[in-house]
Amino acid sequence: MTTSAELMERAVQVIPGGVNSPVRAYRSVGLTPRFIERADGPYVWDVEGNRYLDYIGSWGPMILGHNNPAVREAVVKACERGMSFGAATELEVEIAEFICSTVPHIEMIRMVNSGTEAVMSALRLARGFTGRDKIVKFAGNYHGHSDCMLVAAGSGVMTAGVPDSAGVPAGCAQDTLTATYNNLDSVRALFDENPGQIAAVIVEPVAANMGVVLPAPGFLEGLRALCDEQGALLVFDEVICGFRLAYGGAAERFGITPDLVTYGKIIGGGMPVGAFGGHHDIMERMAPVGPVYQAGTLSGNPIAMTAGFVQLKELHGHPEIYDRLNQAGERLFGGIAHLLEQYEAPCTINHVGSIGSTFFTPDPVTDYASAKTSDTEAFARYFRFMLDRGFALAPSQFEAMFISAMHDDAAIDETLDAIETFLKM
Ligand code: KE4
Repeated sequence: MTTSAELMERAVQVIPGGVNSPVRAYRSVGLTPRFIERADGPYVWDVEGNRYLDYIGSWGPMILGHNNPAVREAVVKACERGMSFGAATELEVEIAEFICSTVPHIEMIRMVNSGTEAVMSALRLARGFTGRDKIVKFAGNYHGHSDCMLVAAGSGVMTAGVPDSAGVPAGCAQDTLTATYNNLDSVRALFDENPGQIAAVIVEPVAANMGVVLPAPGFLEGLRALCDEQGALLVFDEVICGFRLAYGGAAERFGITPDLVTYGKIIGGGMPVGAFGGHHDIMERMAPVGPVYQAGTLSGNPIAMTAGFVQLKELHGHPEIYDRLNQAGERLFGGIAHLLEQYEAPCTINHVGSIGSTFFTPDPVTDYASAKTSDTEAFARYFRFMLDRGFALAPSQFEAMFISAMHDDAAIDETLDAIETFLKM
């Protein structure tokens, strides 16, 4: 049997940092990453046979739990018909029709291969549609790693403490304007300073990449009104929230209609899928119909579409899954909030539905600056304590906990018991 340490020793020789995505390297929590061998339901097992209750869920996609039988069996069957054709298929029509008929604000949709690609494409579309160049984003929001989005970004860049990446030319970043999350005045100021130049405001309607930060009452409504007033598009980056906070995502949960939405994670059922969609008259500007170019060899891949379609049909066909996810979230995150209060821990917790984050700072976390006051060393101790006891949290203070439909009350109560033990130390 090989060990994670042995695998990491080999991995760093041939893969930068030993991983294909930085946050998996466990650098901010000071551990050798666990190499995962298999997963089932709410659990993952590492190569040494250790079982963990999984609160990463592949960073969101595994909302039904790992190894869902319906998804797995459909994918196996699809593989027997061929892996990839590079041609139009009936399945792509069916999944697009399904999404357009079940998500009110999606009249047309284009499949891509990641959330990054979805955001990159949606912003190019917004620029092409409005004829404007500038984009407003929010400090601490993460929208994937396309050049113009690696400005004051969250997730792995925030974890590494370098919110702006090397290698991004000033020419790319100069049209990205950064506002403060939950601060409408900071957005209005950018519109005042850049009249008629802002193509879009892109926002995580619930931020989950500086840890989970909820929109303050009126924030999303204010963005909608500002964009309408200024002729800019409102882009909801629902790569995490989409099909999780409700079937219609944060747009449904908060009752706000964006102009464009980006998806990833859940829409792929565990396979590499991203998508962007919205109003017909905007989407029609995309090649080959319109002048905004975007393409992808494996976009709409039949195996990936199969996994995503089955997962979406399961979610849409069983709305009780969202009741369960909300109950489980209330049980876990409400339980953590109670424990933090009971033990007077210098921590705060933000949560909505089946995502949440415990911040190691006593003050409310409402934006990037307040999230950054967190004691990341204290978080690392918490992470290591939980991992040792068989609970796999995201290895960063600035990520979310993800609950799946397979996390039952017993598993959640075991999690709360472990957290209480940690707080008692
Ligand atoms: P991908 O390119 O990683 O599929 O999606 C980028 C993306 C876009 N928008 C939002 C709101 C996102 O959360 C993400 C990716 N999320 C991170 C987790 N915070 C992916 C994990 C990783 O980078 O390994």
